[in-house]
Amino acid sequence: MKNILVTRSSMPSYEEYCEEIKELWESHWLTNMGVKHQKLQDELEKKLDVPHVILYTNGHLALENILAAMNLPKGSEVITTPFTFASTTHAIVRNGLVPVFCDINEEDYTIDVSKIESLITDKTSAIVPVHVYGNICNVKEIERIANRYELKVIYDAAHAFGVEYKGKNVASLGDASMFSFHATKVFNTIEGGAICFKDDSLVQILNDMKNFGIHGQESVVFVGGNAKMNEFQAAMGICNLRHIDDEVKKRKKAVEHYRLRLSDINGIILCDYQKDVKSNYAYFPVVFDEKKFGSSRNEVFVALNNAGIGARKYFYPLTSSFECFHNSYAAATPIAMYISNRVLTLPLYADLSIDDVDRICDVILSLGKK
Ligand code: T4K
Repeated sequence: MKNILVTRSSMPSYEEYCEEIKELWESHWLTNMGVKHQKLQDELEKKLDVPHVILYTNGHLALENILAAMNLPKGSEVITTPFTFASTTHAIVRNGLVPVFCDINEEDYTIDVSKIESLITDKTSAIVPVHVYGNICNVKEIERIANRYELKVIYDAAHAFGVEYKGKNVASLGDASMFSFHATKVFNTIEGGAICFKDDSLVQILNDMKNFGIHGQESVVFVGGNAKMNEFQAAMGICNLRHIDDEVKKRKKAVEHYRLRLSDINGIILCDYQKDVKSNYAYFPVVFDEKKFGSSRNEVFVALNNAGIGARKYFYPLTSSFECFHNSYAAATPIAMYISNRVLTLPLYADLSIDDVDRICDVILSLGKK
């Protein structure tokens, strides 16, 4: 039987991509904000309904740069969650900022907004909430707190491409939102990412940061780095964007079948659909309560692996416990700890067949209490 990986990159047909990159062979213009870069940027501004999209070679550098662009005082504190990919916390630390870990809530695993205010000190400069799995944070409450304490809000929206809240794309929430277009994402540009925002004054600084601060052949005005998306990445994005609605529809089908098989099983906890949110079906997290279900997350993980199924422990361990931080940012986040020790994200991608979903669910359900 074939192996099933946790995800599988969506790609256009070979012919469609070749057609899109044909002119690159004619022009020999491969990077440095060429025509494909411009086209994708314009198309995304329309699609995401946001005044500014700045493309990046990956989501992580986009997040690092937008945090730098906010000019937060060095050593100031940034409230965030540890239930995320390494990138979120690394971007904060690599900017000379101090992550202050807030717990997540039990419903959708995003930041527990009722606990943010107790973490605010006179050193707090920003909040970096994560729309984890594409679940949208309590954005209204975050906005209220940020306004009250004059804090910047930069969303890690790596998982939330195409998600809408109350009919509006999430790209324009907060001071800025970072999206990842990595190969494993709902929308990919091979590697890639973007910062989306409304404030016109950020455009120049982000462009300077991603291209050495070069303004002309004889003018370098800013000590920037290099984080440009190249033309082949942008061409992949242009193609994938044509199919994004179909991509989400296919993922939805797989998710609905997972829900059909795994809802109402004692000891299996699924996230509910969020109110007022149009989902992108980015991930399918399942939490196993060993006492009720009869098997632990780790036992399910091993059994799936033995059956050739690559579920993943996104996100275990918590970033706050990474050895690279040597306990510097230790914090009590009991819900995050609980979920991180029990969660598995099951395989999910557009071409995942209903038969494959059944095969995965059969293995899982065979481990439950009889
Ligand atoms: N913030 C958050 C909350 C994030 O989750 C991420 C990235 C970021 C920020 C940073 O964005 P980027 O800088 O990455 O744009 C993967 C991804 O590399 C990473 O983008 C993602 N989050 C994270 C959640 O997952 P790994 O180490 O688990 O990936 P890997 O290589 O094990 O791949 C997983 C599966 O995907 C494979 O089993 C098969 C499939 N796959 C993988 C690749 C590389 C493909 O089908 N095609 C491929 O090209 O991190």
